[in-house]
Amino acid sequence: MENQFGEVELLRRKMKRRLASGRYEHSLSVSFTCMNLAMRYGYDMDRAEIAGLLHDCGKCFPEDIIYKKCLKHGIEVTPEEAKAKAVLHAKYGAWLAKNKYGVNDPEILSAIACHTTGKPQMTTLDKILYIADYIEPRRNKAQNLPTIRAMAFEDLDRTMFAILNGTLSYLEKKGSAIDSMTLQAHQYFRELLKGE
Ligand code: DGI
Ligand code: FE
Ligand code: FE
Repeated sequence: MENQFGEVELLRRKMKRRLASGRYEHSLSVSFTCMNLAMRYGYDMDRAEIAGLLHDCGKCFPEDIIYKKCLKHGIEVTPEEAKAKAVLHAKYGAWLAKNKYGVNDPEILSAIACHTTGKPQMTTLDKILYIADYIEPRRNKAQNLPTIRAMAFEDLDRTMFAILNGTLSYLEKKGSAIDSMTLQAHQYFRELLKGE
């Protein structure tokens, strides 16, 4: 892409108009973190930048409205997702990125769609985005962030597993409904890393 900045600038303006200011700041931060990880792992930085910038574009409404929007636009919602509505902004975001932000790159759309739950057999960009969302500099929730941040620049698969472990314990403690995609992702990385 010769003129990536022009495109990114337009996407940024649109995101800024549609999202709460904190969410927009987070989106910029994830975008830059994705680029840093792309540098480390030899992935295309332009794609990483756009995936990071747009990943939460679906988080522009409350969960119930996002659920209704999914039904309206024919986006498949599983019964589990209907119970764990926090995960739906990822699928809805991929739809918006394609239909309202004009993004057609399947690698970017895939990364946005799985950025909340993860999934088995994630691509490099899927992992970069999932991890960047968790470690971006403005995030400060998880206690183990310093360890995870260092690990992210060492090994993507081990970092995925560590984040999924933390997310599952957090959801269990809160008593939230767990989407089976989150469990499948966790199981996939556990098997992959067996024996390490
Ligand atoms: O959108 P962000 O806040 O930047 O981050 P995110 O898209 O990773 O969403 C984080 C939330 O998603 C976090 O509170 C945990 C939640 N989540 C992830 N997997 C599941 C889940 N929530 C439920 N209920 N069930 C899941 O399987
Ligand atoms: Fe998100
Ligand atoms: Fe996010």
